[in-house]
Amino acid sequence: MKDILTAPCLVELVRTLTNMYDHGWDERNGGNVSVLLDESELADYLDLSAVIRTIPTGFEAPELEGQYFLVTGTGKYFKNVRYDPAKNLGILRLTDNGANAELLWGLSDGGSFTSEFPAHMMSHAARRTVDPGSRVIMHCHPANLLAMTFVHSLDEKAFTRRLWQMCSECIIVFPEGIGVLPWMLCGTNEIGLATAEKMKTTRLVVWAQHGIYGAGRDLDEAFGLIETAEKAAEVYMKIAHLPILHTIDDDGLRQLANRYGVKPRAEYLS
Ligand code: 2HA
Ligand code: ZN
Repeated sequence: MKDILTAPCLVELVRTLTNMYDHGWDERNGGNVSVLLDESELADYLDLSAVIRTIPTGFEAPELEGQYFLVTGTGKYFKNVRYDPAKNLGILRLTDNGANAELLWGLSDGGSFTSEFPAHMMSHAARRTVDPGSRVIMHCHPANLLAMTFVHSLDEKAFTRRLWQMCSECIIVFPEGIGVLPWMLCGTNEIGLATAEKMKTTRLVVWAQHGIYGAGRDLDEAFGLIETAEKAAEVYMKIAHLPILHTIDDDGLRQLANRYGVKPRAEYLS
């Protein structure tokens, strides 16, 4: 067996979590990430028949039966992951229609998977119905997106249009727009279901007064979505209190979409 710490999926996740921390998106134990893995990514590194322990998930997700996930642990600090991946991360296989998670590696201090496991697994299931290549769910607390949810309308069309207008990149990077949930209690199946419902039409879902979820085919896609939305929110928070003299109008937004070959959500442009 090769050393699991050299597995590309693990190396890339550790780098990404470190980068998220360095962006200030994951204070203390804030944030969580899950990556759906193919069995072939693990076969050279782990004995997949050796289950360390079985952890009940508290929900069912029959679509994910037998799937492997690399996840962050509950209560773990992203800033520490690089120094002890085995303590802060885990590799799991879902069984019993998703009701149980078999731990195959990691969570070495006896810990459990992220408190937001329901939102992650339900979001994976939802994204994969619209994009079978979707493999990453990322959650974090970027300050400007959070700040925006205190002072801006939470209407999804208004929120999306505002971000699109803040930088030319936005409509190209997330043409489907951004979903917004009102404040809800985190860590529950309810917020998991509500997030997953939004994930059927968008890869970005804001949790008001809490943070954001991003989905992607790989870590770069999910990271890049959040990074772009957060940059737009930062610009908004810098200008919101000033007289606005110029913006990107709908004709400009349409030109961007045409030039870069993306289909913006039709009812979001006039
Ligand atoms: O503690 O971000 O939403 C991790 C979180 C919970
Ligand atoms: Zn959070």
